[in-house]
Amino acid sequence: MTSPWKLDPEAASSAFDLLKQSSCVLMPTHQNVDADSLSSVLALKLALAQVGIRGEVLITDGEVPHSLEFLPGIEDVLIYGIDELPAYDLLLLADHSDRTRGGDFYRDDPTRTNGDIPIINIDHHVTNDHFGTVNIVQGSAASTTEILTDVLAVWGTVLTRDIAQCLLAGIYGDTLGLRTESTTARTMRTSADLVDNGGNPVPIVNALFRLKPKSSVCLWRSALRGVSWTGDLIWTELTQKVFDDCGAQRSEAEGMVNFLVGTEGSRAAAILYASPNGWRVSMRSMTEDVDVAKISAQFGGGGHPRAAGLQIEGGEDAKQQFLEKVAEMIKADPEVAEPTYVSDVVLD
Ligand SMILES: [Mn+2]
Repeated sequence: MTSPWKLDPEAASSAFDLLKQSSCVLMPTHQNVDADSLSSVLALKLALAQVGIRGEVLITDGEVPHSLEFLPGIEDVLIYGIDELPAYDLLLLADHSDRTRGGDFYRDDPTRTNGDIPIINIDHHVTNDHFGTVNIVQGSAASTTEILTDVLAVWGTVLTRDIAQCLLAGIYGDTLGLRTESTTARTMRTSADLVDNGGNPVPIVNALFRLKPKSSVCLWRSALRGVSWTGDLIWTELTQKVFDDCGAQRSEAEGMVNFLVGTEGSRAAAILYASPNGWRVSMRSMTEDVDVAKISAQFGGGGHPRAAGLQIEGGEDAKQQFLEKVAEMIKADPEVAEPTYVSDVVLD
């Protein structure tokens, strides 16, 4: 458990002052929008409406993911590239670790976030570089929505059921249902307060963690059938044909590698996606002394210690060499009897 944090009420008040001067505040999500990003700005839109401030939520790349369609207020979001941008005089970037995270909204015109239009920056990434005109950044908060719950209290927002539901969904999303190391007693108390105000974990847990498309099950059937071991590495392989036959997206297979990594007796897991020149590999580890970022780097890839990726160029020989080399690299220290497991991690 990380140490608790305290909101700077002056920063929260400065943000509110700036918001009250705005005729329209645009609130773009970060790219590859997730529950915390979208719930933050949906909650803010509802909170701002209580005091007559117009806020607009903008999905910055692609569409609303199916799994987030349950969020209150989702019917009012704008989609970048489809809906017309409103004339805005203030940006609020929630859950953006830096000013470049806004997907196509940023890429199409990087000057949009250069500060000419003032920016309110509310975020929980430790790497946040305080790019805003006003910055509310708490690196040890579990989610941006956890911070926002305190911000809205400073603003005197009435915590309606819809706002509570958005905030709770963001916390659940980034903590995988209060399971990560970032989840503190404070996070749990905030969650309990949100439930007291009408937040309901059931639809959140179902949408974020339980429901899946049929295509995912089709994919998993094939992936599980192909599970193999090379030393303590558990791995499976998926071809493009399987994705096509199942009608599945690449992202639907990532849950599979997270599932495999929890297999007792394994020290790392990998999915090998066949590509025209070889394989793209996604790796995971939940054993404390196995750092898959370092392993991937040996093969020209990279990522996080618990989740990383790389590319294998070549044919079956290259694949076999890769598997054997990884098995060698993850071998357990014979002096250590039991593996030490780390908590779940969220990568964004
Ligand atoms: Mn977040």
